[in-house]
Amino acid sequence: MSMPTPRRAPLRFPAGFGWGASTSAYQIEGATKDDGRGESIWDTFSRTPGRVRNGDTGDVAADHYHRYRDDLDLMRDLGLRSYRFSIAWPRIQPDGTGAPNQRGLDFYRRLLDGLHERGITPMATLFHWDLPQALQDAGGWESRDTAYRFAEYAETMFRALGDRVPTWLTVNEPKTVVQNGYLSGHHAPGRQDPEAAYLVAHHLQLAHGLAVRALRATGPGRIGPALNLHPCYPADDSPEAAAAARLYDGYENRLYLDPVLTGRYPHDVLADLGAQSRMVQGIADGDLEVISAPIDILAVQYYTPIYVTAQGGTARRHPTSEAEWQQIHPEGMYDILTRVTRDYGPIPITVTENGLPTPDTVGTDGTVDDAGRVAFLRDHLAAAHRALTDGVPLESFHVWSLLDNFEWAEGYDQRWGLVYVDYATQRRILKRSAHWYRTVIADNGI
Ligand code: GCO
Repeated sequence: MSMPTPRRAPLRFPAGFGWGASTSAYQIEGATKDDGRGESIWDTFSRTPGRVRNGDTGDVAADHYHRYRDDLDLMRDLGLRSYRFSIAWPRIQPDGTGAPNQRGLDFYRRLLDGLHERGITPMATLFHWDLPQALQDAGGWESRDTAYRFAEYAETMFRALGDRVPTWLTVNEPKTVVQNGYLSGHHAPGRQDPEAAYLVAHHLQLAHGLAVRALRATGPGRIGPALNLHPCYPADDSPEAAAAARLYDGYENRLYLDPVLTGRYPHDVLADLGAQSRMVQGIADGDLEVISAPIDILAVQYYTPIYVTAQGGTARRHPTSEAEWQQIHPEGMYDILTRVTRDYGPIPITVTENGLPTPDTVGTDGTVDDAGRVAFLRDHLAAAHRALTDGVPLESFHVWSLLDNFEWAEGYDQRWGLVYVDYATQRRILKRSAHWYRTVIADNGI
């Protein structure tokens, strides 16, 4: 008697699930001087000696600006249904304000047309950290005015590309701008200033809310923020660790979720910052109303949990990836997705980033065997599937990243792509994980 053929995908996702991949402009485009693009803070930062590993810059990156057609074909060959990318503000407004640069707009128009021709649904992020340098010179996100400049830029994009973009994401990971740009200083603009940092947090949220408003005034389309969320677990059973983890969660998650979804900043975080903090002083009447304008979708990016000790420090409980900040814990995906739904209601969710760097090399047979990435994605997708089964309205999932790219302060050392990029030749090679992901998409499950 022959055995029944096993079902290829025991964990099936809902029909029409949005299988995708993610990128961002500065990390892949290169062409930093083409077609009237202005300077961004990442141009300045990466050219400053000692800021980025090996002195790497985004000047060439994966040369996507010139090779986008080939990259679109790659996406089609993978079977992607969704592509999440970002628009470089300095291509649209080289000085961060005023009339749009037509050649910059045209690039994104061509990209979007290419996606539609291939049946791939675009998801466009408006701000993925490449602030026009001219706005930084005028105060950057410490200045409230930057939020209004962002709203103006957003409205320009809604008018120019609204017919081609069904879903907009406002600000990518405001927390990373706060923590890396203004606390640790290892991202642009490279500051170490806690007082400025939380004022920046408020202005980024205000920018988000003003953009939501601008979309409602301009036309159809869905919109939401892209937040990197970290489940914060107590590192031990003590009540002190539980309390410390709770406050840590405030700074990592609730500081960004609560204002958007409940119209309030978390009391514990405000109390911890103190009434005299520049952030607390910087919240004007009506700001929270703007920030909490109803959103259509919440973009969640999950990479790692955080374990918090009784003293408020952090602890390691799982193996890390090549990124020392990343502990590999697929359950965290389940925990964060179910938590958002439980605490904030059934808001539609897209996972816009999940992935890891692996030490990928091209073998003698020309293939790239990133078995670690396959295992990581399979385990995280299984956790996402369980969250779906338990009622989380998860619509789509985007792997970070489509291509190996400029990993910010790490330069090109870490490879996060499904697709290997040989930077010397710009040749693309589908890694084992890309072939695997194509099967996942075709089977609509794992
Ligand atoms: C992010 C990032 C990406 C990073 C990725 C890996 O939004 O954190 O959007 O730009 O490359 O997270 O660190």
